[in-house]
Amino acid sequence: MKTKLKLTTGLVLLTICPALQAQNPVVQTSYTPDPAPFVYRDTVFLFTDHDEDDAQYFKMKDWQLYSTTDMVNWTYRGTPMSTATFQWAKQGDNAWAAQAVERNGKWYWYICAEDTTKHLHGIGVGVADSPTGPYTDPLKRPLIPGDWGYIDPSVFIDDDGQAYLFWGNNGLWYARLNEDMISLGSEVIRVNTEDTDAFGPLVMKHDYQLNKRIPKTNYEEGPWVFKRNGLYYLVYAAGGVPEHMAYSTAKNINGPWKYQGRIMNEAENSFTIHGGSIEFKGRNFMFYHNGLLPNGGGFRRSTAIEEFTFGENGEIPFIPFTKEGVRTPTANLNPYQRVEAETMAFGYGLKTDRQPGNNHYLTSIHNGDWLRLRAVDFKNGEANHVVASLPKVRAGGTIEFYVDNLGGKPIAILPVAPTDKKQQEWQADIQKKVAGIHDLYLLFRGGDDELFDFDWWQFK
Ligand code: FUB
Repeated sequence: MKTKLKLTTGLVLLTICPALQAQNPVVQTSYTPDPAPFVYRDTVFLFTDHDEDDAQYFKMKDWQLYSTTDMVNWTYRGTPMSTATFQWAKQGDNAWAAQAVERNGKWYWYICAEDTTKHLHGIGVGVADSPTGPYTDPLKRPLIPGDWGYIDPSVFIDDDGQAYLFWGNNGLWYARLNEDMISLGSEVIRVNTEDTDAFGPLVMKHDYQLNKRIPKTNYEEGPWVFKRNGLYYLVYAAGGVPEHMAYSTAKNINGPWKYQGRIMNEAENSFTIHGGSIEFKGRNFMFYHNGLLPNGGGFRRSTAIEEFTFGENGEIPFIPFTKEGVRTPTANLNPYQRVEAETMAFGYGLKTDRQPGNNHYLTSIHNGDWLRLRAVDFKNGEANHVVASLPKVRAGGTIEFYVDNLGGKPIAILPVAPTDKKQQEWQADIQKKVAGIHDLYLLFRGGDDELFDFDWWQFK
């Protein structure tokens, strides 16, 4: 009964409510707060935190990774780091905001977590040879020991190769990083966040250390530093809670910073906002989080993305929230090569595994769950059949493939019979040839129990 209801609800919602075809939030299989995108070659890697599904307060144990080559179809790349990566950190909680960067073939993922010697957040760094890991903590101690407000690291490498780490809530600090990226090349420098020229007019805000409301500038937390056309940008969560997004600029990384105003309103259904921008394939995208995923809220937040264009003088414009997110993909998806099942533009009712490494799969698949992929290029429509690889079959069921929408007849129905065999490939004939670029939907059908886990599919 429950799954029938789910099937009906899912399909009806999809048919009658075009908003549900929206792109924001961009990941539906998990909560993904504090997005930190990084462009590497033709791929955008999205490093996020992880709010637990049942969180009533900040309940954060690990960090997740997603990637895309087209800005609309996102692939889950695993949960490469958790508090267990950092033996100095409080285990199983307080895995807060982070940002990663690649340098000379190594990946440095700066995180904040609770420093157990101080009982305050400090900043650590995980290092790996690939974005997906495995990550280790070479220091086995915080890079920056815990202190009041020491959260939300943002890493930035200047044109001359000098790297910097900025961080801070209710205060902003920075330090140079040595070339090894795991040691500081300067003392910790405090930016004067009481300077209204730098951070905007004073507002009454709660000071956690003093535990009272005092007048402070706009700067709150979540710094995001980058450089464009010789100008340094500092984007941050602003205004106290509920936070909006604002930015300041400087001609020198050491300041003085000049307040430039609000760029995003208070996040919908979330008292925090946190994110940053990238340029990818000549287009600019602002990442942030909101509480708009079903059952979402201030402690169950999700990444959303808006495209924007810099003003003529380098201004970041005010960026309105949209449900649509990225409207035009930056590339098409090739269905004739292996597509990970955990790649999707939208997923309904689905979960991904929660493990490090490179083998990931879709799970918690029930009757009526579905996913959508955008801009799938079937070219001349030469496919005769579709193959799906399943690491584990549970009750079994079918995978139905639809183009453009979930109505009408599927172009293929792939049956999966119950079996104990692991990692088995299943195949179905294409019943209706499709050419050109289409949205592709995969609809899962079966009985009331969990159907199977799903690894990848491919048109042949
Ligand atoms: O996600 C935990 C904390 O909430 C982050 O560190 C802050 O930036 C805020 O988003």
